[in-house]
Amino acid sequence: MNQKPKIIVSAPLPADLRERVAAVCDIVDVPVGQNPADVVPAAQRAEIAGMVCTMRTRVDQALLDAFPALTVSSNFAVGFDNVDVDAATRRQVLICNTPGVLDGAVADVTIGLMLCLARNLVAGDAFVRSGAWTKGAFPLTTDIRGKTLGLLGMGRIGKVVARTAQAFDMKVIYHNRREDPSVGSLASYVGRDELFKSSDVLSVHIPLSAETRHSVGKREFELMKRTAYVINTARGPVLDEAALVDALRAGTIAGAGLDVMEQEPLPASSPLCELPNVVLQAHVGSATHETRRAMIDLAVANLLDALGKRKPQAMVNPQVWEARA
Ligand code: 8YV
Repeated sequence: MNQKPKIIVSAPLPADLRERVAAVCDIVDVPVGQNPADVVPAAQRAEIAGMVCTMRTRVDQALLDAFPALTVSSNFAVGFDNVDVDAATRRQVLICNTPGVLDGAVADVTIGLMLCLARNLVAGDAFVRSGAWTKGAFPLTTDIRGKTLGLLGMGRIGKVVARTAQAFDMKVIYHNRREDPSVGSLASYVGRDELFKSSDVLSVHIPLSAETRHSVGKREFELMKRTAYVINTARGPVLDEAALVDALRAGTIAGAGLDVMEQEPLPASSPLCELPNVVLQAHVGSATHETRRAMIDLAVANLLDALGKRKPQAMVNPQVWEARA
């Protein structure tokens, strides 16, 4: 009799890891981004005990209903806005994620976007390639040294950004729902409006939720300096993108660096693609070989631990685990 638990894998699994997982689980592959309920035959659905998936899988009530034996869903991501956590918790489905291992990589893209904006590096590359340099010098740009970096959200990633910004001699301020005593001398706590008013560069590091959706919009852009840049490496919908485009067109703020957008992948027809004061990346904050490997290792470890009744390292709804204990 086959004792192995059946699991859905809807995330890129390196061959060596797949071999290790296959030794203890029966794998049912679901292409990334496809609804598992559309792929797994009805007869098999009631046997699925676990899942590892990307943020492109919606773990909602409909999915939970389609897989009644599911006990754990492990996100190959730190964010979990693809999951209806309340519905999962009601059904006692443990949700896991990958905090910590991607902080440095996401912070690096944040700093990279900041440098691209202030020093106009992307346009500078085009300037040299086109031969324009032979006709005159590239326009002067702006220092980040001595400027104020404002962090909306001071979690794990925000703290690495703050530490890195200190090496650039920046003054760092932050706003969280509450002041965080562990921040110490890394950054000064300010009120929310003060954050927008005082920042030369404003970087978003809060998760997407019903409360944070479009929480940075027209009002916030109008509080900002006309010379300020906004950076988003968190989740696109935290910014009101239409208001951002208006602010960038009107010169309400100087520019934006975006690794995430409301619609991903971003179509070339997006007004963002026409704006010269925007630097865009394809949601690549965590997209390095090393970081993605660490993420999938953690996501799989979380899944196997939960199935093996060992406490997973990273749980979004630990109350489900505690109730089982
Ligand atoms: C993506 C991310 O999830 O971890 C997160 O929350 O946004 C990214 O790392 C990545 O595409 C992996 O699925």
